[in-house]
Amino acid sequence: ASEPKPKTTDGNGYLQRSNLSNDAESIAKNIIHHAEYSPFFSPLQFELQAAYIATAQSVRDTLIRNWNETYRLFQDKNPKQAYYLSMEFLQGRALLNAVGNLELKDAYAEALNNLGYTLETVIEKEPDAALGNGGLGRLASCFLDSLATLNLPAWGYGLRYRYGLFHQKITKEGQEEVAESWLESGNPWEIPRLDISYPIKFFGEVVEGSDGRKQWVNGENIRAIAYDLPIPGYKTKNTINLRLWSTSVPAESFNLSAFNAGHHDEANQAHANAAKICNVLYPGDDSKEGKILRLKQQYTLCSASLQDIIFHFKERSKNKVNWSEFPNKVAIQMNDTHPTLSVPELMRILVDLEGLSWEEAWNITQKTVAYTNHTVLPEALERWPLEIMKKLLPRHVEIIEKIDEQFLLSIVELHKPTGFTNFEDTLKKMRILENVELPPWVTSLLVSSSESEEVSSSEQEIDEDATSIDDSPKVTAKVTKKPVSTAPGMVRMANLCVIAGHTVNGVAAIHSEIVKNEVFNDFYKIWPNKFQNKTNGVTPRRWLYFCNPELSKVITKWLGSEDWVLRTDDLTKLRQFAENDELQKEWREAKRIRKLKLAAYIKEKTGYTINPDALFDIQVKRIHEYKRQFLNILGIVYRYKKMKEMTPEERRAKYTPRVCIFGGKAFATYVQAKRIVRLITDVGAVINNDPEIGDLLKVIFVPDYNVSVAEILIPASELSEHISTAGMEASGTSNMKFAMNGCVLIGTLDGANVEIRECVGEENFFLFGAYAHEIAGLRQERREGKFKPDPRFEEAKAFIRSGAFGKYDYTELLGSLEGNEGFGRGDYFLVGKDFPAYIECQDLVDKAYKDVKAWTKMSILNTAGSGMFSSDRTILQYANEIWSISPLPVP
Ligand code: HBZ
Repeated sequence: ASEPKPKTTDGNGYLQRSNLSNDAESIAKNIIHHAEYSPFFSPLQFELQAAYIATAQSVRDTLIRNWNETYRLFQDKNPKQAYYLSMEFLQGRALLNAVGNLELKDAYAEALNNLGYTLETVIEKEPDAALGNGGLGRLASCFLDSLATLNLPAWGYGLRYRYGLFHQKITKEGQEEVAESWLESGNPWEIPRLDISYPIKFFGEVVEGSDGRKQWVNGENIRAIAYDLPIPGYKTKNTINLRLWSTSVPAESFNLSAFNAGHHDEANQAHANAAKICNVLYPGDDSKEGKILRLKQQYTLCSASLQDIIFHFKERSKNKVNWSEFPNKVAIQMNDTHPTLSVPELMRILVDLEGLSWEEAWNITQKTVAYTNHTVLPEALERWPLEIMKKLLPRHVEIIEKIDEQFLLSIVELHKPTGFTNFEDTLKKMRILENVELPPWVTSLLVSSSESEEVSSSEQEIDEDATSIDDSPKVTAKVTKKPVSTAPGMVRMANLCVIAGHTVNGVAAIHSEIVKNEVFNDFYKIWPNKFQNKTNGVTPRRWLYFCNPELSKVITKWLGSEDWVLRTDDLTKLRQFAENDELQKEWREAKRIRKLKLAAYIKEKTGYTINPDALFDIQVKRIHEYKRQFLNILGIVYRYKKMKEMTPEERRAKYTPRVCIFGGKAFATYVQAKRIVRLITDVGAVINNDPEIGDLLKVIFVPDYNVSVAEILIPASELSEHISTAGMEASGTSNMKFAMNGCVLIGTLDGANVEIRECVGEENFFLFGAYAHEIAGLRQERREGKFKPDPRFEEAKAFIRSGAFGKYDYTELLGSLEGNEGFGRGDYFLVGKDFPAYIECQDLVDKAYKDVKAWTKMSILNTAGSGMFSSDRTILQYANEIWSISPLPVP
């Protein structure tokens, strides 16, 4: 008798597709089906939480179907595919984005209405997926949306942290951190792939096998398990995959005999150790334990992802594995240096496991990986102690040492024609290993420059308390001057990335120039073609179309179609109507709806009542000294003091009613940033309760800023602040979101501000402050005691010192603006230098806002000029200029 055959469409083992209907009635049935049969809750009660889960599961049905079809197409056609490796993805909520991208929003809204709910309230039940700190993580998520939308063959790889970025509570004492447990009520969007797991090893030793190949043996063995999140594109079936790794141990690691003997903790030890790796996003890495944990996280991401990529490569090669084809099928992007271990891991797999020669493997690796830099300050570039890395990843350190030596060899070769006089410092600066003796063959080549070798050059540059200048939680890396002989050996991850990657890119034009001309200039001189710029972008779906439906409707009406959602350059067509009274009126009405929503939100979260007709002035981002929330609040303090000195009539004549809104988290151990939060709330408590001031000035700190809160704030904004010390913000991405939503920017010539200002027009951007090329000179002047602070700056500080805003001792915070020496001291961020220009610029804003028509025009022109900041544009550039991948749409 013949065996029954599985029911497949084509004999290839694929399951026959089921049909899903997209009308409201079928959707409602599907939601009810999930509420009844997907047992999140029992006994069955169709409460709001159940409605959310069932709705998400119903949407997921469609996602899974599209995701399967996309996977199958990639599998069949075997195109070159990009893999975006990132320690962070700041996804936010998925529901509105999914129904929006699937064009099922109205159908779901109707279905839910029929079931007694509104889509709006159901959406609110979803916790944010906050697997990131700030811009870098959110960028990764915007990129996934664009990759799917553009039908590009690509996947994201990350880690599935149990606790994402902490929740921020604002109390009288400032910020308090509360653990964030987004998975607590289950995650209806993820697909646990218990069938997909890979072994990961730590510690152990390297031995030589009988075949002469290196083997990494013993040590701690865990497994990485895949959890998949389908990522739908907009108006396409293409649904790509974000694969997040969780960690566990194989069953045999459970020590049953210890358990039976009553030693329960001991029995569970291996499991607890493995689970710890994915417990928390960015563990503090000040301690040695913290460093080991962070490295374990990074290695888990790299090793599991590479094993998976290679598995797919082999599977798609259909038993005819040709390794030289690997770079033609795989492009790996390293989102900052966090996934750098991909380089030695790929080398290890190719050389030790697959038996390729070093040269073949290096050639393949170099053609496969590329690196994006997100920060220019040397203090913020990752360096790992060699000693820790050697213990944790002994084979990888051998490989890194060999890459380092090969690199030395290659640049020695390059310099042979010009000789080696004074070459040693350059070599030491460029190599991967720091504070490690040069190999004897190099030393013997060099013309010794004798006594200059006492202190390593890079250490001379960084001899102060370092504060990282990106959104990195790393705060104070104390680096002290030590003679080279005793300073611990380090691995410079960025140097490894630059040496191994075929491309290095910055994230905004000015930033990429600094990358080439300052941070990595030695490398740029030998490999000018390696360096590129890829100005960041944001997805216009989440950041305009979905979060600001009122303004989107107005845009669509005036442009005559919705095409702008995919072709944001079309937004420039709004320019011709910028002065049209009808458009202006509709524009203001749309904005006002969002302002009212924000006012209600602020009332709910802070208790403060704000005037919806005041100017909404917003600064939201991680709290950092270089981002200068301090400058903003000092400006407010000065404004308040001046207001108090005036008669009510004078006050009304000079100032425009304003609500100054702040939001953002300070890293838990970043003391100075936390003091800034406290100052903002203290100032708010006084000003907001001053009856003399009324609605002329309000200062609000919106607690727990995250993606979903941003979606409420940004559409309601009229002025937004991007006021970092020039040269320090790599790009910024909220500046792009604000401009898209018709918000006028006040800012310095830093990061993407430079390009935004060019695109929206200089007259529609409030520019102030020192330029990037002036900063070093200004600091020097200050060190020489030549800086004369503006009396208005002194007045603002004295007002805080006087106790006008409570008893908290702000001596140390204000002290950071005094003196003339030191990172994070001596006004390193030039708040005092830029203060006069800043408050004068703010006076211009007040005047401009009083002219309603002129302001509305500026607002429209900001949206009109924001088209280039779509992440679709950015991703197309990565696809064409770095990855060489092409669209593959699901029919
Ligand atoms: O990346 C940010 C930059 O500060 C910002 O200017 C840029 O727009 C954005 C996207 O390119 N950098 C970060 O967000 N960095 C981090 O969050 C970070 C996290 C962990 C680290 C280091 C940095 O170890």
